[in-house]
Amino acid sequence: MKTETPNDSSTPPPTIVLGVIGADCHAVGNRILERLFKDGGFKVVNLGVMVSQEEFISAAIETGARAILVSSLYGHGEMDCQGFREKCSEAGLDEILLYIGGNLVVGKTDFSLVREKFLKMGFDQVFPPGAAPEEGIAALKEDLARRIVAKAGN
Ligand code: B12
Repeated sequence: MKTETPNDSSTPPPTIVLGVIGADCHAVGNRILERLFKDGGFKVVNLGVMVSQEEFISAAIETGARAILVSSLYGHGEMDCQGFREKCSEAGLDEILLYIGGNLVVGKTDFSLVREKFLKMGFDQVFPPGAAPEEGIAALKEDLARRIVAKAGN
């Protein structure tokens, strides 16, 4: 059985779309994520800061992306991400993986509650403030591999 992983040199690297959502202009983490995900074996389409839901979705469609990685640092993540999963489905992106990380809410809220909220909104992985990009890379490799195995089993 042929499986596709980001480290398999015979298959093109999976494309991911990366950006900072809403009116958020925090740029430093975004550049670090771009570098490390590239080094981790992904083709990264980086939309930068102040990205709308629609821009993420159009870029994912245009590039055939397997995942959208959202950052939100300024505390308005919940508002900016309302309806994101539903909009992805309406655009035909039923299978796209949605990840989010950063400072998703204002102030210090128990992260387990924050994670629960964003999982309910349709995100596949939710990372706490200051999460290492490597955590995201490992999770994405696992999630993509799991999907390929599930498809092969059907
Ligand atoms: C620099 C900075 C600014 C600069 C940004 C300059 C720029 N263009 O980048 C300026 C001065 C403009 C700014 C403005 C504001 N800021 Co500011 N800012 C910061 C500060 C000090 C550092 C941010 C940074 O660069 N961190 C370094 C990078 C490497 O870390 P990172 O961004 O967290 O990203 C890493 C991880 O989080 C993770 N990660 C991020 N996303 C994702 C996604 C996935 C999928 C994964 C796996 C991992 C991951 O990986 C990244 C790389 O290692 C932080 C405080 C802090 N110490 O973090 C406040 C902070 C983020 N800012 C804050 C606020 C409130 C604001 C303002 C609203 C302030 C105001 N009232 O105007 C505005 C918002 C402006 C806007 N429209 O966005 C708050 C947010 C509070 C909250 N969420 O509860 C913080 C936390 C400060 C604080 N303690 O109150 N800010």
